[in-house]
Amino acid sequence: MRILHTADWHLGKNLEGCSRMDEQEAFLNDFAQIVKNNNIDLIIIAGDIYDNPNPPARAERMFYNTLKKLSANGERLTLVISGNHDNPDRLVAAGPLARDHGIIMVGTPKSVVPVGEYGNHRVINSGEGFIELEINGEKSVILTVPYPSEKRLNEVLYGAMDEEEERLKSYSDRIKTLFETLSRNYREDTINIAVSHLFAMGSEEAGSERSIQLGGSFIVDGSCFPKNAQYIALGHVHKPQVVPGTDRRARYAGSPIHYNKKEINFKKKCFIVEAKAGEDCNIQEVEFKLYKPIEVWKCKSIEEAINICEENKEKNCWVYLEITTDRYIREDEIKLMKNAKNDILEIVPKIVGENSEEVDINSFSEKSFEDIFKEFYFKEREVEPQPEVVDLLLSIIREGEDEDETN
Ligand SMILES: [Mn+2]
Repeated sequence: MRILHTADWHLGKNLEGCSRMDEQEAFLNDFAQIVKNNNIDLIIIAGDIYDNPNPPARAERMFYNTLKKLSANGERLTLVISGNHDNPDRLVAAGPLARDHGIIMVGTPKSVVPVGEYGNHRVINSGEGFIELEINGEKSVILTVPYPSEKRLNEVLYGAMDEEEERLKSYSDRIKTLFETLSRNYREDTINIAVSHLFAMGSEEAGSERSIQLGGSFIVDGSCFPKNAQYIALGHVHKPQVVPGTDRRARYAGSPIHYNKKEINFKKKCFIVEAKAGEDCNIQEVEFKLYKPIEVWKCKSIEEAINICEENKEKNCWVYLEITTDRYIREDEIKLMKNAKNDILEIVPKIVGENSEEVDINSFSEKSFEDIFKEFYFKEREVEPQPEVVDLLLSIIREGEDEDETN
């Protein structure tokens, strides 16, 4: 059985308010081609299909178009679980229609996938948290644990442990109990896989995920995953990687495109897993294209920044401009940069002045508020503030003080 593992598509995600859906659409077209070229039997999408529980219509349209292409008239199966960004009910709403196309959708750890035909293949057995598939004579048991929030985890564990035991166990221990219980469905004659969306300890984050929930209590470690799983397809972390302590069986596929500037230092990819019952999997990587890179341009002066924007006006990329300057960047200069280069996301001045070395905070207390303000204004604007401005500011502050006294 040839399985392709991907995750964290985050369809509809913005970057500083700019849409990435053109890039996402380009990726999805290429992705359908990768699936076709590699004779994939089963595609696993390990959560965070959308960036938002209420995704834009275009994102949903792109997703359904892609699922239809992947299916090739029911020839291929696709398994989708929800991540923390997805609304599980909404994600699986199209499940009954998608079934003819070989698409299996799992919203929560407690969801039970109906047994029966899916496209040209079959789900021959299922229960809370697992399915057994048959594809061209090969059987596979897949444990399905969509994003296990504390609440959803307790729902599925209810009854597996007595109350006292449950209360004492950490999140990580409870995930371990869940996987242990579910892994009893694995057999020697089946290809044994697991899919989940969670944060495993030792994984390197890259900024896009709000994963350290509740002070880190939602972190699990590699030993939580079943020992007899041949491959564990994970979603949540955007950098592709192997989870430490799992003999390279548990992996994050990562997101398909760079979603912020912290992610630009590593390549984007998916994993193709060749699996047979009772054997170690053979795993290959397929790298994704870079559709529109995010770049950080560091400039030593405002003039240099304007020139760089001019010189690179044809380049298709997102830009963060960092400009070292000893003065305020004027509106007309910002306009020059933005008119030359499209898709400037942010212009950050790094102010250095003659007396910028270090500001002695104690020296503030000896100065009046009026003097501190005047100095600040001069530093930012290079001119003295008009007396009316200073008077107005001081009168506002005095009003505030008066109010405080009456309360
Ligand atoms: Mn996630």
